[in-house]
Amino acid sequence: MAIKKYLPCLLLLCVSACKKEDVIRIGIAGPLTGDQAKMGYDLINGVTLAIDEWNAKGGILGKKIVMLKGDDRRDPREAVSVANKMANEDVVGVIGHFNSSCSVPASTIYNEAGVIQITPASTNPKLTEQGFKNVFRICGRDDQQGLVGARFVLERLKKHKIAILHDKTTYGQGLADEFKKNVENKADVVAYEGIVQGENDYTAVLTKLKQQTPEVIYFGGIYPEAGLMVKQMKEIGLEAIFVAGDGVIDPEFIKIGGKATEGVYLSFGPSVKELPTAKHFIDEYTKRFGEIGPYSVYSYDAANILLSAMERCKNTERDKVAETLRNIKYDGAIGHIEFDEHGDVKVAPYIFWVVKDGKFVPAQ
Ligand code: ABU
Repeated sequence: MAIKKYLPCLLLLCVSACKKEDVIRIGIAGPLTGDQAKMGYDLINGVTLAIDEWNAKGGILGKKIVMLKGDDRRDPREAVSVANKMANEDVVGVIGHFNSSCSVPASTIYNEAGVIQITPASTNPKLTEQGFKNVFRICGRDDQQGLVGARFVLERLKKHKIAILHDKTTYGQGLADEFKKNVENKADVVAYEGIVQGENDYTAVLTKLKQQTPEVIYFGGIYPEAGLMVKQMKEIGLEAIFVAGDGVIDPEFIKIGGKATEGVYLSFGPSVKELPTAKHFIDEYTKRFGEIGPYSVYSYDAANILLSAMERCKNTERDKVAETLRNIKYDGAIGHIEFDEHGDVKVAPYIFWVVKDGKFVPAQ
């Protein structure tokens, strides 16, 4: 009688438990809606490709891999909520987030739960400087990127009258500050201003900068705002060279800014298109999803390195997989990957790109 009464609950528990045991869950988290949704879907596509390839080979430890998506809408509070859901859904690891302002607060939740976090795109140094043993980063860091940016402006462009703008985010302000640190004793920093993400009109701040007649405007921020800014710079007759970081290097920037993006300089990793190691990724990604986003290959490698660690340690327990990742030597589409003691990649080169004839081409 008692068994009959509780049978539906027992069945539900069994279905839920069986589901979790029969599959390996990995998460993908980033902005899936809003003005940065393009970046979120670049990450999803990279992870989807990696998972489908593993599943086609039979999965891992005889289990199919499934992906759970989390939309943080580039909002730090949403990122924390996504991280809590991921931890409760028994994911082994999460590929994400895109924004450093989301990755950093989410990392506290992942660390408490032991969930592995591998960001393909968050470049703020703080993420991997918290001493968390479960946090990894496939891309470079803004202390490297800010230094490369400063050298490029001072030594290559030979410009010494600089205005600095940032979007007040962890990434944008962090990168602007790294750049500032490396130019301020060698150049005249005529302005340092913050803007608000998501607005349509930046002419007030740009007009203020115009009065200082800067030769270069260095921007720490993302492509939606940068696209509008270069357009509005042209409209008000502000002639400075626009220089920015990896958050701006997306075809959407050129769509938003149009002809005003010509001659804009951006720091990012070297082109993967010429790398023999990336040929398979490029062919398969293009066939399935079309144009490759800047961080698609990083998310593909992030998912592959996480899944390879599970295969190598023959385990899906989070701490065992994290330990394997800390010592892994992995040859990915972007090249050889090993992590240092912080969880950063040991090698992450930056080069400068320029917009020429509506395309990003290496400037060096
Ligand atoms: N690294 C570019 C944009 C993502 C971020 O770090 O916020």
